[in-house]
Amino acid sequence: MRGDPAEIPGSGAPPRLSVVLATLNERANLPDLFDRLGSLALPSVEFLIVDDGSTDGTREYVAERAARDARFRLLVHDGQQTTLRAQCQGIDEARGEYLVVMDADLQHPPETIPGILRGLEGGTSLVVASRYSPGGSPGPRAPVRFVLSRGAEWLAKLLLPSTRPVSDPVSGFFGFRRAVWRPLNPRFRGYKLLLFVLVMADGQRVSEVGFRFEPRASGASKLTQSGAFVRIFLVELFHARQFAASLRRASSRAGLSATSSIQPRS
Ligand SMILES: Nc1nc2c(ncn2[C@@H]2O[C@H](COP(=O)(O)OP(=O)(O)O)[C@@H](O)[C@H]2O)c(=O)[nH]1
Ligand SMILES: [Mg+2]
Repeated sequence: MRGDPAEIPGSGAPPRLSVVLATLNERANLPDLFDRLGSLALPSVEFLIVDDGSTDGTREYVAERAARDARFRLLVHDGQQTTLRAQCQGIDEARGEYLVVMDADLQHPPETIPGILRGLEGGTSLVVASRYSPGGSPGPRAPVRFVLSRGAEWLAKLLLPSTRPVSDPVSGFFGFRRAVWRPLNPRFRGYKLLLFVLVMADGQRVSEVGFRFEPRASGASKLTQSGAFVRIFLVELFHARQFAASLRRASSRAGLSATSSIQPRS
């Protein structure tokens, strides 16, 4: 994992918001994406692009943008490691108090970010950009995508109770406060980091903002290219359940030791 940290121009202070974008061969989408990200009214922001061995010029384009605009940072990893892992690496490098995770293929409109940020600044721990909330739309979907997406949502709600408060538990677009984050096992792979962040935020304030899931602007989905998608999702869901159990064990241990430390002396 390599990258060059950039300071916010004119100050040594860390940015308040870090936006993490995983890329794999997204060169054709980047000019429009970066222009739209760059023109948002966000006074203190960094954009971390975590690239996994793109071969279409994505890295070169990001590096060139980063050289001109210090808000953009490139982190590179050789070889495909799934979005879950790439996003975790971006989050580890991010310096903002608030974090947003989104795709880089223009299916997630950058203009939704200020609404996510307002929720976080208002005291919400996790804001999910949802296709099913007011103002949102899942957009046109091939029947196979519809079945896969609805099946994944249904299974997540069945097997992972932390996902039940939200309408779109497999959204790839969300923001959270840094204090919510707990490191994940580096061996975990998958495409649905939100499952894990919902577990981390369990019992805290969670809200949703609607967004229109746009058709992919250019290039092809890497997920439907991967026939292993269903298997990867099931393993990921199993890992999220294990992770939830480990957090419950840790918090009951902490509760026990807090209780024992306030036992009255006899
Ligand atoms: N770094 C990294 N990015 C990936 C990987 N797989 C997909 N992506 C990126 O993750 C985002 C979502 O991927 P996409 O194929 O569009 O998934 P879909 O929208 O569910 O069809 C895009 O920005 C991709 O470039 C990967 O293995 N590593
Ligand atoms: Mg996509």
